[in-house]
Amino acid sequence: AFAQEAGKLPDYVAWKDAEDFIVHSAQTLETKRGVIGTSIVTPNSEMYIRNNLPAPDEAIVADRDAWEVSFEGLSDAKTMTLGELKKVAVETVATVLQCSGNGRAFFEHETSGSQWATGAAGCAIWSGVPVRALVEAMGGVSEGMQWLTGTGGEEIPEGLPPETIQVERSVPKEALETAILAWEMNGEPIPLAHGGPLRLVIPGYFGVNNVKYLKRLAFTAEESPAKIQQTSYRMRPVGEKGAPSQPSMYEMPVKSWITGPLRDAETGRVQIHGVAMGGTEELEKVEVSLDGGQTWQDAPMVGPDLGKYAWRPFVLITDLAEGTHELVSRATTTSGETQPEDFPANERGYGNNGWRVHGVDVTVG
Ligand code: MSS
Repeated sequence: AFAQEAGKLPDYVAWKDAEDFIVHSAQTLETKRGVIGTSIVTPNSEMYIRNNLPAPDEAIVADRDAWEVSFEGLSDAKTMTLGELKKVAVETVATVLQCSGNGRAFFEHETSGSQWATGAAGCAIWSGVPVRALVEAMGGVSEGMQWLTGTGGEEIPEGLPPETIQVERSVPKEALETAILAWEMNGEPIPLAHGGPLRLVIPGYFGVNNVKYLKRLAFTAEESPAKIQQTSYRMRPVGEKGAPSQPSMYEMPVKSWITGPLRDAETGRVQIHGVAMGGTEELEKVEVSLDGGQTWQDAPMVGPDLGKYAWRPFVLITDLAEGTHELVSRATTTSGETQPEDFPANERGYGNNGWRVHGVDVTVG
């Protein structure tokens, strides 16, 4: 157990600046809202941390190219080292990484788990080998396989049935078209804390599906028997238990939030800014309201568009009259998907993209 000392982070994330985070536990670090500012890319040092199990020992990143991944459910499935994977093909993708529970703190009902507000999310640029290219190189997916299943490299203590704690996630196999096995994050070898030496990245999918320390990639006929797949990370009514029949946390929906101002202002001239994401769809527009959603105006998106899986900063420079203002933002995709005013309560507090609770109150004068 990690006893939090002021200004100190656990060893595996000691290279991050404690000032940037709200430490919920040794395995859950939330990026402070204002830290994101207007950055398109979240530096590795500022990226939030969520580990279901303690991170493996640093030893696994000592000789990265020697890391082995086993493939299954392909005609010519085999085991490959990271050094070999690098010679198959390389692709780069920018995607938001966001925990399923981001925004949990804004629900009214009591939710178990880290009380994430906005900071269990960041946007990073990942490089690795497209899963598509590996499927091709290994003769295609075997008949009858429906799922793409990734297994995390954490050691499971002896005597414990792996399915009880193993981080193993299955997504519909069509995700192979966009998924990559990444070794690079924002131009650096992926830090251990974020899944190095090798991580499964499924653009536009909630964090949990992006399996770190990937040691096995399998096309399977059934979903993983792991608890984290079968009953956890399910969208379920308040008071109900998790079950495989409930929707699993796969694609992320459209969302936005203001990252500043977060404090009261002395004068009325303000730069309102935040980030907006389309999930798996292109963004059409971001609107900001200064009066809690009664009237809206377009807030221009700034900087280059890194593709539909990335987020985009937005900025609105305006004058606020004296008094208190409820500032809220709302993003819409090109297919017309827009944030709801309120996202329905669900037992574990997943998927919150309601615009009202993501607003901030700012008093001028
Ligand atoms: N992987 C592994 N291997 N393990 C663990 O634990 N977790 C999850 C993912 N992956 C894990 C994994 C989650 S859950 C999340 S969010 C993510 O991851 C995070 O990431 P970062 O890098 O930020 O830490 Mo929720 O949906």
